[in-house]
Amino acid sequence: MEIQLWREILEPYALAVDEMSVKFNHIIESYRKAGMYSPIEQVTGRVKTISSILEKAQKKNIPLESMEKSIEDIAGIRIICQFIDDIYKVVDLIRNRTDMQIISEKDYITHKKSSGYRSYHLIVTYTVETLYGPKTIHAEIQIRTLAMNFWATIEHSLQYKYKQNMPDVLRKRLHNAADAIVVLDDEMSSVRGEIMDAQNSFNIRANIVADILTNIQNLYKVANKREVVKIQDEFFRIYESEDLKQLERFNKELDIISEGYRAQSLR
Ligand code: 0O2
Repeated sequence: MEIQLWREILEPYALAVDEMSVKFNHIIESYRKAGMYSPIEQVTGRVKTISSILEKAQKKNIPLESMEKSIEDIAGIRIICQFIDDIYKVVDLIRNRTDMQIISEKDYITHKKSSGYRSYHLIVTYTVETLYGPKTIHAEIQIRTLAMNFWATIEHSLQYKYKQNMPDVLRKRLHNAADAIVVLDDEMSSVRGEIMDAQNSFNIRANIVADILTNIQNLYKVANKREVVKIQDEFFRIYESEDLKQLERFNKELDIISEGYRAQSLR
């Protein structure tokens, strides 16, 4: 097939990867802006390379005409979570969306692969708008923890290097590492509450500080400079004390002051 034709075929997949990445990143943003813990830590996406598509088609005896129907991971999204519980939250989150429909799922966490690979896979349909009208494509969403991703990335590179000829010693080591990753994920899950609390208060504090700074910036436009400098000094004092309650109270007071100026300007 000509390169130009491949480009045309792969275009909607690239668009789908871009759109889906934006949407999942937006979920992270929304959680963080609301001062809540995000079950999604990172999102990456890729379109399978032409050589990788051809390799898979050959391996599975797929004729090129039915490639789009039979190779379901031409568009791939990878969602990385901190904890195993988050993975199932993300699956539910996707299940409740109207812009992607799950058509199949593989839980390689409950049933890990013989290689030691663990991850949750979803195949979804997703519709993009192209120059020629809407096109519904398949996309694979892999959801895994940071630790699972670490293992899979290393193992994938070794698989690539050795193909079918990975030395037994190395294979054994990878199995041991996979077992260690299971223990690590379980250990992290047991301190999940503690970690989430710490991250939540970090996010809440960051949001309050952002609000205060916006308020102070706006006050510079309307209030007496000396008064704003006083407010700013007070903010630095509270900020350094690291007292979240005081910071919250200060933010509310600033809101009232800002509201007063807004009301004055409308008179
Ligand atoms: P790439 O380069 O990531 O795109 P098959 O692909 O034949 O194994 P199937 O049913 O198409 O079978 O998909 P499966 O088993 O759900 O796996 C699809 C993808 O999951 C793979 O894509 C890998 O990304 C990942 N994966 C599956 N098994 C392993 C494994 O043992 N180790 C690692 N590191 N990743 C795995 P591709 O197309 O193989 O590769």
